[in-house]
Amino acid sequence: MKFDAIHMRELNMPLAHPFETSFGVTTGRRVLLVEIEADGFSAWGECVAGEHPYFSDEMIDTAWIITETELIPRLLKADIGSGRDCPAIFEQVRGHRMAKAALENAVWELHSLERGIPLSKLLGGTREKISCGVSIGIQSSPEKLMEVIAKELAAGYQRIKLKCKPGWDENIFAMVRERWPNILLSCDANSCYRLEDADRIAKWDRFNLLMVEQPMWYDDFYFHAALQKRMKTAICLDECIRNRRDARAALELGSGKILNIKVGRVGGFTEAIAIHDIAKEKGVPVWCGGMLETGIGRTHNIALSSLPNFSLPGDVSASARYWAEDIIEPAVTVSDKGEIIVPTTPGRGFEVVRERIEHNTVRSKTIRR
Ligand code: OSB
Ligand code: MG
Repeated sequence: MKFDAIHMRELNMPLAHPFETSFGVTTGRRVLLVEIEADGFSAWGECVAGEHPYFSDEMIDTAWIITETELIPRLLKADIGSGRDCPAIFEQVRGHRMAKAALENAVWELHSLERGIPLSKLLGGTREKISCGVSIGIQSSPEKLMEVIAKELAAGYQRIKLKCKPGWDENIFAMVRERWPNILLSCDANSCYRLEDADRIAKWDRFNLLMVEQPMWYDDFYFHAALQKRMKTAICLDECIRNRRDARAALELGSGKILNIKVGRVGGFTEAIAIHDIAKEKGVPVWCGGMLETGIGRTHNIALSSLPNFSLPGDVSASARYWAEDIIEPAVTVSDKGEIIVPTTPGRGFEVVRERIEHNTVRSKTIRR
C-alpha cells in the first residue's frame, strides 16, 4: 500500500500539574503528532520526545527535522504491507527511535483500521483490561506527596511509583512505608545515581520495593548488573533498553529483573513486541511505561499493554491526571479497581477530536507523495 499524504503538527499543551523528575520539571508538553492518510483512512502517531534532550538524546525539534527530511520521504516512497515493514524502511537512519515510532505506530493503527480490528488484537494482545499504576513526580514537600499518594490509592491505582533523587529517596520511602506498609511501591531514579551511591541503594531492600527503576547511567548495563548482585529488590530497566539486543544483553548480564517497555524509546511497536517476547521467554515480567502522552500515545500504550507478558501494573493512567482536556473522546478513565478496559472497536478505539487538535497546534506541515 502507498500512502497519499502524511501530516506533521506540533501541539503545545499545558500539563494539569507540573511533573518533576531527577532531570527536571515539565510544565507543558510540546507534542509532535503525525497523521497518515491512505485509502480514505486516517491514522495517528505521537512522538514522545521531550522538550529537551534530558530523558534521551532526542527532543521534539530533532524529531521534527528527522521526521520531515528523512523518515516521511522514505515512507512515502515505500510500498507498505504492515507496520512490521517500517524498521527496514527507516534502517539507514541511525537512532531517532522516538521519531520512527510515531510513524510506525500510525502505520499499525492504519492497518488495524483497514482490517477492521482493534489495534490491540493486531499487536497480539490478549487482555480485556490492563492494570494501572501511577508515576508520582517529586513534590514540593513530603506532606504534599503523602496527600497525592492518598488520592491516587483512593482512586484505585494498583501501584505507586515515586520519582526519586539524592535527598528525595530513603527519607521519603521510609515515610511512605510507615503509612502504607503493604502497597505495591516502586521508585524511578531516571539515571541520577553514581557509583558512590551504590552502597546506600544496595540497602533499600528494607523498603520492600517492587523495583528500583534505572538507578544508574542511562546507557549502562555493567554497573546495573553489579548493583543487582548486591540487592534482592529487582532493578527495572528503562532508559538503557533501546532494542531487542539490549533487552537480551541486559537480561543475560543480570542488569535487571524487570523491564519497562516504552514504545517510543524502542522505535515502535515491532521492536516493543520483540522485547516483550524475549522477556517472556526468559520469565521476566514487563510493564508499559509512559511519557506524559496525549490520548493518541496513551491509547497506543493501552493496546500494547494488552499483550500477555505485561503482567505488572504499568504507568498508563487516566487522561485527567495530565490534561484539563485530552484530544480524544472519551478521555481515558480508570476503574476504581485501577484498570483500563481495552477497546474492542477498530483502531485505537477512541476518537480524535480535531477541533481540540487544531486549537493546540502551533505549526504544521503536509508532505504528499
Ligand atoms: O522514566 O518513566 C519515566 C515521564 C517522562 C519521562 C520519563 C518517565 C516519565 C514517567 C511518567 O515516569 C510516566 C507517565 O505517567 O506518563
Ligand atoms: Mg522511568
